[in-house]
Amino acid sequence: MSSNWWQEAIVYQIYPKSFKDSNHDGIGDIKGIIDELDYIKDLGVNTLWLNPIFISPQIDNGYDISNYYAIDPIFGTEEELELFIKEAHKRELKVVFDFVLNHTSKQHPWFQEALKGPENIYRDYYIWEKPKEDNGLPNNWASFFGGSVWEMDDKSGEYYFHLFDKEMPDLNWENVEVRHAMLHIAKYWLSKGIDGYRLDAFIHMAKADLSLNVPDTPEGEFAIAEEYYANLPKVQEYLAEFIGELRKIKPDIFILGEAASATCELAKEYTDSNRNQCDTVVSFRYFPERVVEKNDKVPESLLTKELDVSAFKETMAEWQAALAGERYPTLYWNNHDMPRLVSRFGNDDTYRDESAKMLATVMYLMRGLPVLLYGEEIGMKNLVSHDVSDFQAPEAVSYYKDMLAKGISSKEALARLSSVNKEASRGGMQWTEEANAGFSTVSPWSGVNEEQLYNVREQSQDEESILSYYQALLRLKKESLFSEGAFELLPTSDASIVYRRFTEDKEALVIANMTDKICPIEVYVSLKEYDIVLSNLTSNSDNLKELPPYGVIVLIKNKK
Ligand code: TEU
Ligand code: CA
Repeated sequence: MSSNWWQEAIVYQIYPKSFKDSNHDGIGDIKGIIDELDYIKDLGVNTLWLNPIFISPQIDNGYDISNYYAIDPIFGTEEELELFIKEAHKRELKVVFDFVLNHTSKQHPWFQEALKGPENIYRDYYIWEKPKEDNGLPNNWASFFGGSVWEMDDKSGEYYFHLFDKEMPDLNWENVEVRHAMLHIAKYWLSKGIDGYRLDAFIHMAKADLSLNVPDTPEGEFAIAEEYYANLPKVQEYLAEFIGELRKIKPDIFILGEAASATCELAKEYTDSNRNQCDTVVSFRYFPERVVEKNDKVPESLLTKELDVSAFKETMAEWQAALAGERYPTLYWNNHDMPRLVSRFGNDDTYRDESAKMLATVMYLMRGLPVLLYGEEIGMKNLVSHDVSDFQAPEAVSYYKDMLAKGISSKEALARLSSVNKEASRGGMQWTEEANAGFSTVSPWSGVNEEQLYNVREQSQDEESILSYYQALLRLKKESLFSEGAFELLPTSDASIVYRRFTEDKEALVIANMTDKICPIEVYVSLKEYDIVLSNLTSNSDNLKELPPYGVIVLIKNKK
């Protein structure tokens, strides 16, 4: 038995803006989530992570917060939020809030005060630098959202630092008052009864010496250089202080850290329970990809890529080994910052159901904590765009024009843009086959795919649906063999993945074809010994010699 509840967490990520609109303004809201709690419970998850819902100018969909103590009216009222926590708990669903601690909105009162000048007591809540002697930028570091990390404040003639949008200035964690203020916020929502936090972009809390330049950058250009502003040792100190204080008031708090660029070595440090670090982290390193085709007409970032299956297997085996014992990796295929799994790693056309089921099985039956993105349980695909005006980013529009000029069809250009669009996975949840997929009675803020079979209503009535399969898969996941059993990857060709999970008295084999071609089963299994407990095959053949495209099969045997 696990000693902490979160060791058996199965997390469902809700992007509140896109989940369910209850008041007909095209934006999902808390009331909408409350209305669907029974659906979520039936799915078989036990923990809800909500992307930020606090007051925000919504420059970055709520990751730019101007008041941490209040819910943004687009999502509802404080009473509704309290009701949501209560109703979730009634169904034994834990609640995890997103905690944005690297930056605030420019509109946050602290920053508005800081703008009053270098003498203001809030000035040091943020990071400021004077121009270099020749009036230049302090250094050539690049913001993740494009351009420099530095933005001039004309009034004082100083620059402030922003790793993300210029509307999102970075907090200065060196300042003890910032640390106390952030802790105060975190304690406030804990006192409202929530169960944990997802720490947004925490790996960037500490920055290197701000006078350093990235060497060898062409003049006037900026360079992303994580060695200066990601994963610095100080991050672990800030974490220890922050999380240590929270654990004093809530010893079983669940801390899910977002550590995009963490290697598995770093992930081990970030989950060191002896030093009050996170409980688990999400790294973006799970998915080594390779370019499928060379195409001079298409910009590098839009080239079609596919999962490098053998590198993926190695990576996952490495994480499984490194985070064994007391540690638990996260298991996920997508989130709100990435394209949807079935479009990116499966086939959202000919083999949509097969690939959706196979991918979920392969990932979630490893050892660790599944983190599902709303809608993947019904096989939602990337948001389909019909017009270039659907893309807000200016670079998307210029790529599009470039591609047309180079002779690429408008349909293909749009498809390529859709697959890398930041909004690709943020489409309205598909509840029914009605207008706007039943997400809202009006046109949703981010668009929605209207589809006949890929909606909750349809799939709840179909035992063969992706939804029914996810329910069976999550039931299986709760067995101790899958929550606690050891993991071993078996060597097979690049087309397939085969692994074993085992305890003293039981053993499971997960065998999957990760391609759209028939592939041989490369391990010998006798059905006299094993039972098939889950599979996406239409007919269960007793000849276990090959798997159809994206086929998957899970077998269990008792050892005694
Ligand atoms: O994303 C953060 C994130 O992915 C970066 O921290 C990452 O380290 C960087 O891009 C380098 O790979 C989170 C949210 O998930 C995202 O939606 C927000 O836009 C962002 O933080 C800012 O709050
Ligand atoms: Ca609404």
